This record gives sequence, C-alpha cells and structure tokens, in this order.
Amino acid sequence: MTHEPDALPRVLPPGQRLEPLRVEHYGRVPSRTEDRWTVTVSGATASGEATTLSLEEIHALPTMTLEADLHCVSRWSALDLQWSGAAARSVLALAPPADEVSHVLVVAEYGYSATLRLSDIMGSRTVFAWGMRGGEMPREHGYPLRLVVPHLYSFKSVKWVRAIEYLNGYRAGFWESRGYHHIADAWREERYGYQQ
Ligand SMILES: Nc1nc2c(c(=O)[nH]1)N[C@H]1C(S)=C(S)[C@@H](COP(=O)(O)O)O[C@H]1N2
Ligand SMILES: [Mo]
Repeated sequence: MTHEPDALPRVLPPGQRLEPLRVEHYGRVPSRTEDRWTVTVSGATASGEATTLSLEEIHALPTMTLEADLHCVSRWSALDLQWSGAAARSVLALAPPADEVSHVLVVAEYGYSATLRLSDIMGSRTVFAWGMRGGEMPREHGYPLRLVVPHLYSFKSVKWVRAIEYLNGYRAGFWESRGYHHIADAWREERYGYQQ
C-alpha cells in the first residue's frame, strides 16, 4: 500500500503561520444591494474622463478561477482558497489608465483603501472576484466585488470594491498610511513602512 499524506507540504511565506480562513476587516460589512453597486474609475484615465462601471458589466467579463492564499500581515495565512471572477487587467481595460500611471488606489465601500503598483494589479494572477470555493462569495469575504492579489499581503486584497483611482506616483491607502509597506510582497516579507 502506498502512503498518501493527508496534505502536500505547504509552503508559507516567511514569518507566517497556517490558520483556518477567518473574516477580518475594518468596519462593517456593507448593506448596499447589488443593484445599487457601481465602480467608479477616476484619476489619470486614458480618456481623461471618469467612468462608472456597473456590476453587470464587470460580471459579464470572461471569468477565470484562481487558487490563491491569503497572507495577512498580522501573520496568519489561509491556504488553497479558490476564487473566481474577472482578470483585474480585463476590468481595467474597460476604462484604461493613461501612459504615465504608476499606481492604483482601490477603494472600498466605507472608505477602506489600498494602493498597488500598476504592475501588481495588471499581473496575470490578480482578479476581481465574486465567486469563492465553487459558489457565490460570502458577503463577509467581499461580495459582490473583491480584489485578490495572491503574492501581496492581503490588506491589498480589497473587499467590496467601489472605486479605482489611477495615480501618477504613489499615494498611501488605509494601512499604508498606518505604517505598513507600500508594496507588501509577502514572499519578501515587506510588512512595515520602515523597511522601504
Ligand atoms: N474593504 C476592506 N477590505 C479588506 C479589509 C478591510 O478592512 N476592508 N481588510 C484586509 C485585510 S487586513 C485582510 S487580512 C483581508 C481578510 O480577508 P478575509 O476577511 O476574506 O479573510 O481582507 C482585506 N481586505
Ligand atoms: Mo490583514
């Protein structure tokens, strides 16, 4: 009889510990209903105009499924989560950035936000998700629209996305302005601003 281990060895980024998935966020779970959910794209757009995307438009994009982990900067990691939604780059293509854009501020209902380098949000494994573990994403995990950026600490994986602002240069979002790293690559252990 061959020995099948229960689980493959799991590789965690440095300084992380494995924990079951939990719900973690600042503030309340939004009560806004899906029919009143829009996503505003503003700042340095290619057209010079701000655009309001409907949830329908975003949910109509080709979907992809992604296996990705959550790595909280406070050191818990939940592994092997399955997300489905649209590639972030295909959402941004609906209202593209101007050439000089370097960063993107992603803003949630109630004002939570995170700043990403344009290259991180345009990465092939970055998604705007609305499905999770084969079903509809539970509201507390970010339905109806949640960014998932697998290689960065999960404070960058903004739940309940309501706005995207294109920036020419870096501007701190919620945790970045409270001492956390502006890039936050979990594999490079970029936790705190003083490491920058
Ligand atoms: N809108 C919003 N998104 C958020 C947060 C938040 O406070 N508000 N917290 C972030 C942090 S710090 C973590 S660790 C993850 C947790 O995701 P989960 O609740 O799906 O486990 O959500 C991220 N996205
Ligand atoms: Mo976190």
